[in-house]
Amino acid sequence: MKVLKDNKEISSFLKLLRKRASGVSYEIQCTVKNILAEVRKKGDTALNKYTHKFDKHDLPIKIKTSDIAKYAKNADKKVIKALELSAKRIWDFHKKQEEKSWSFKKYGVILGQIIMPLERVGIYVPGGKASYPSTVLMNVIPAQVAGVDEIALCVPTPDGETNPYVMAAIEMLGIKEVYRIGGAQAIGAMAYGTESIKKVDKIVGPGNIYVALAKKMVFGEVDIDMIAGPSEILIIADKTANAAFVAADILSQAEHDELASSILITNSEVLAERVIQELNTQLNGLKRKDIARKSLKKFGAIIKTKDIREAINIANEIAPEHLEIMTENPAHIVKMIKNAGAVFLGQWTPEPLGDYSAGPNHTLPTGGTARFSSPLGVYDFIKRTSLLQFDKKGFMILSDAVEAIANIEGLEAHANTIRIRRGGV
Ligand code: HSO
Ligand code: ZN
Repeated sequence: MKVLKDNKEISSFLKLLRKRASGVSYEIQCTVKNILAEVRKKGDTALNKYTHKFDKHDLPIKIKTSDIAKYAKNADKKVIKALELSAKRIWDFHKKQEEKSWSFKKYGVILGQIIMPLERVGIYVPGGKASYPSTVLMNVIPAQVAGVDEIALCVPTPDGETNPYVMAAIEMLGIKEVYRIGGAQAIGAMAYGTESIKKVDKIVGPGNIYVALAKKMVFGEVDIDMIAGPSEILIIADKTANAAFVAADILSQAEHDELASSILITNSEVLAERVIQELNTQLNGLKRKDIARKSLKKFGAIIKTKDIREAINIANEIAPEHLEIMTENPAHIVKMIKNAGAVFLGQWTPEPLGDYSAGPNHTLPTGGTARFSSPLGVYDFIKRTSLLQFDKKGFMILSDAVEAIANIEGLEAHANTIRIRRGGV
């Protein structure tokens, strides 16, 4: 992993980071656009055609609930227990995010905000090698806590094969509407509706470039959660940090994707050297070492700063998806953090706790978007409606003001709603 010390090197690395997931080829854009248009026009016929072409099977689009249970039987019982424990923790955490409707009464006026769940949500779960049961938990649970009535879930099954753990998570959460479709065609089906899939109000969940692009293109027709980019971890550590822990945590995100980014920022030369040694040893033992190595080579770095304050400034500029703080006093440092998807404090809080079981959502803003956006949560599955009720007294108090503004905006009919009630039209 490269070690960066001077400002120029650091700023050109930051530029590279920003660009790493950008730029989709014109060809892919056309493919996605065409698939969406075809699904919109031909519905199930298009879905079947693309499922045959990309997933190489002709199974019915919908997975029967009895089949979900059957496929889930192949899951290891110990892992099921782990998923149950995780689901409970994730549920408890998200319960804290619930919002309540409110209203107040003043001067003969009732004003308020009504909180309602979205009616129908579509959840995309990737298929194949990156088909993770944790994705099911992290996307379904906040929707259920919000009170979403209808949840439709799409998961592609390449060659007709299902992942037993994904099926077990689906069964555990009681999801009944499950479709074996994927890619841009699945996003199109959820966004526009087909003969067998009812249109949803919002689509959430991660996916490959085709899925991400399709989500971007259907935004407006439906809402979407976010466009999640490749995983990122940034660790701020001082000389008190355990080099083996730091290296392990760096590798945990590097193994996700060749485009993943793992960065250590430290003021300690000794720690930097030890981490490099540790990385070399730990990396060689990994099954996904080729992916991790490529990711570290291109988008990994150890940034050496003169002090921790400078480390914090750089971290704030990067706005990482995951930020680990392994310093003498992490609680003190976190007060100075402005941009991060999730913050993990101290040496006993490795990032994968958050990926699976701790409770907070693992769908987090990537690519610097933590500057303005938040983790997936219950708030992504609710909407707010404003409530207004005036009595005569309340109306009279505001009537002059409303009429005056309507007049200067040249909107006579607006002003008339006031005059007619005052009896003075
Ligand atoms: N770290 C990923 C989430 C994940 N990790 C799922 C393992 N499974 C999101 O940044
Ligand atoms: Zn992960």
